[in-house]
Amino acid sequence: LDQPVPTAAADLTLRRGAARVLLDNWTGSSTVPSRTLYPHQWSWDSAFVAIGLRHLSPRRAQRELETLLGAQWADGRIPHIAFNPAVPLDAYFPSPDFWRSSQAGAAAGAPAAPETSGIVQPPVHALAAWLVHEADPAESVRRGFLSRVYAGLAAWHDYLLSARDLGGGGLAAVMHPWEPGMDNSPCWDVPLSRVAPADPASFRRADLDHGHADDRPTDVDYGRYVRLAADYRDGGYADGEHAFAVEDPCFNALLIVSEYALARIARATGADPLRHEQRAQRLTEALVTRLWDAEAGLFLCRDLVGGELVRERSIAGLVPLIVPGLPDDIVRALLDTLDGPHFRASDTGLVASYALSGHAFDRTRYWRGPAWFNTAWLIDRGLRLYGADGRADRLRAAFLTAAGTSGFAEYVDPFTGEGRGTLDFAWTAALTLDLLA
Ligand code: 9WN
Repeated sequence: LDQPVPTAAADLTLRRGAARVLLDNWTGSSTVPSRTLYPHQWSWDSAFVAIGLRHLSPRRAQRELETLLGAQWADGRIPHIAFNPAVPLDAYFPSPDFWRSSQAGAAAGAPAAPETSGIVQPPVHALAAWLVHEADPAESVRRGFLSRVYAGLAAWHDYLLSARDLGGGGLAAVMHPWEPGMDNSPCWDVPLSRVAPADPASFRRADLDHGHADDRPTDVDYGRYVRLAADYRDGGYADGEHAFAVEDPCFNALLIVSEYALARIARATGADPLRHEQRAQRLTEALVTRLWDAEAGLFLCRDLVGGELVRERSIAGLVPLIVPGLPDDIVRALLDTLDGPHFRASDTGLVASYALSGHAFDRTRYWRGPAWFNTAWLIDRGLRLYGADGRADRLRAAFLTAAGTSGFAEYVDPFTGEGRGTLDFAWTAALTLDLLA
């Protein structure tokens, strides 16, 4: 797509619009992804939000992450949702009375308050904490921000690399399609097909009050999400048994980048950085060994229950471009795949969440085709890391255009840029601010 040339005036309007979304979605201690569809605090959303918020208020960005860490469990996990007790139970499903964290999660050390979910989301937090620190180091040092967050972030990574190394190969596994943050990706179709859906009469989909059914996961998928979450809860959130267990390249790439950020945080606070650097290197080797697929030209997910790589091309397989130190041939292949026939990112502008050529491609349905802003931001970073600045500049221009014209949509049609899902979505606004900075 031809992108309009950004002007200073257009940038200012966009910046003001993005700032307004973040101010409107701020609850006093954290940010909701959406006032309507997602009225609580979400884990990886908060990390992306903090990355944008640091340009408006580094103090508030610090608070965002500290509030999330206030919901951390004693076993180290950072739950994917920290619930706001002031929000009615029927505003979002599954609600606190479903997860029952303060009771069912007692063995794993769930806090007495706030109520939380029991599953996790991708570990973007240490990266976010470091970027927040860099936005205003003097204020960060004055408040002892890095020292406040270091232990919690280290415990979070320890949890992922111990309890969640379900495959025993040195990567963290996800145990629910909500954990990698790409809920209905076609990568989960086979692993999820083994799960019997929960009785549809046993729950009510609050998401359909605010989102169009065609833009959201299907009822059958929802039934399976509910079954997996209920079984995990009923087992006291113990990580041993798993009907669904997948090694996801995006999740692990973010863990690697966050380990490198944790090394910087450790160095700045007088802790040992080496441990984190070594761990990041080991994770990188494991990522390449276990998930790289030269024939597909990108990283694949590994289904630990079925024991096979999942042969679907998803954006999760391109995000590892953010990982430093990848072998040259892998970087070249990722760049080729991005612009090649499966994703055609140079033609579409933003990057589709699933291959345009894929058998399950659906341009409107959530993570089965639409383009998302957080993944575009990650790819932009990866392109710059590997010196593809011209390509990154074009992606950045496409991002800013789509964010502005769509009203900071949750995701967009990859061909037209038309907004889908909810509007005034927090990470779209936050990452807009970051790209404008
Ligand atoms: C379930 C909040 C979250 C994002 C996820 C996105 C969507 C939730 C849902 O919204 O998931 O966690 O109800 O569909 O898939 O990435 O964090 O914005």
